[in-house]
Amino acid sequence: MLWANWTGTSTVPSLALYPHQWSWDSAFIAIGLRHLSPLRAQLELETLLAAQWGDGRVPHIVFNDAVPPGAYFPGPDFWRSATAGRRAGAPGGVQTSGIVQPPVHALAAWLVHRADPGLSRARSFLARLRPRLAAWHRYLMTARDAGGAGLAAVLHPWEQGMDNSPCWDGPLSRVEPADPGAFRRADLDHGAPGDRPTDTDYGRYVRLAAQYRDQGYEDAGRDGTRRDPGAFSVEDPAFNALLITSEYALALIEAELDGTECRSSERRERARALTDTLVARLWDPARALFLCRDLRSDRLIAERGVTGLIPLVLPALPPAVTAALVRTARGPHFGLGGATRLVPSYDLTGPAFDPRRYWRGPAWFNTNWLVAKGLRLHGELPLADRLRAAMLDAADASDFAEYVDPYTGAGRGARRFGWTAALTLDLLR
Ligand code: 9YW
Repeated sequence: MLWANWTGTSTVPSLALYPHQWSWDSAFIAIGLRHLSPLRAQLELETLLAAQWGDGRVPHIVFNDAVPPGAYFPGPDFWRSATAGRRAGAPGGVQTSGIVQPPVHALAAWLVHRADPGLSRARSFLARLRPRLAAWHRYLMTARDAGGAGLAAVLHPWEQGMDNSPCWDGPLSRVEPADPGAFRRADLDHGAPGDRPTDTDYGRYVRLAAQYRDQGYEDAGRDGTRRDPGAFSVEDPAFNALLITSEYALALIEAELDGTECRSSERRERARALTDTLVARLWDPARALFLCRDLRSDRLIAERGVTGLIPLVLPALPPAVTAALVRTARGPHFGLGGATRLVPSYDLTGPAFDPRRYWRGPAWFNTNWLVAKGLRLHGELPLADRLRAAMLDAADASDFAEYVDPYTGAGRGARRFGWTAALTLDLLR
């Protein structure tokens, strides 16, 4: 079914619901696709990175001109990358959004290279991607360092990728929803309203994105000026853990290309230092979980999301933090290995928990793949194996659903979903 979602140069997350190329979807899809076709996996990442902006950002959507306008909202007419994004260096030949998504790309590029190093070298795959990946990380670590501590900030829930997580309810409550008459939700043509974000949330997403666009997509941290971070500015554990993981991967890419450890050991050092910063800024010892930091109030947000478990993928976490995170994953809030089959997107005991609604409870395959990877890295093999088996069962039984009920594994949202299929394939190899 990954072939059915393939457009010739990239893979759509879902033919009906998301008919363009999404940034972190493509990274996860490339990780799975490398087992079937290393060449297509390389093309997937090359297509995405060809749409990179001059300032280094990798847009969260690359639009396919062949798709009718109105099939997805907000489309190219909303983002207006070629005009509104001109100062930030939006590309001319392709239309994109102006926000970003989690930086899984260097990790994906390294894994894709390893799947067929001969083909990769013959096509200069890593050599061509390296400057783009380096510029992408530089953008996140400078222009997006709104908090000034070294972590990247997200300016919109769509950037973090877990759109309606209860973690965002506090910061989003400051945003006046856009007039509902001013836009039409295309997502409701394809999904049950009870499985999707509410209209009020959507109005807020639209308002925030329009404000950023109308400011020419200019960032708070650019030039070191630390302008007002805007209504929504958050340091997120998963986003930053993935940036750190990708820094390690970029270090491996540089060592492979240069044949020396010199530059790459500097990058590894930075990844270790950023891990310490992540712990200093976002670890909450009382909840034994990483939390999001709201940069407007400069306080941690007291909600337990799966984002807080994802730093498990980091090798240099202090052992006490790793042990506490594993206990939290198994405990009443996430129920892993006990009440739940897959890790839910949000606290089972939280007031906003809803097993159906998108990122407010359902289990997603990309986050579960990351948690399983982290458990394996830290030697929690039986738990990682159990989670892997549950993911394979749920993917098969739900026809590769976009997300599932964390208790029963029943499918929700779209079916034949790109990263669900790709990561299933990866688990099978
Ligand atoms: C949207 C494509 C994207 C994912 C996000 C997920 C959802 C909605 O779908 O976003 O309209 O962009 O929340 O993580 O990348 O699969």
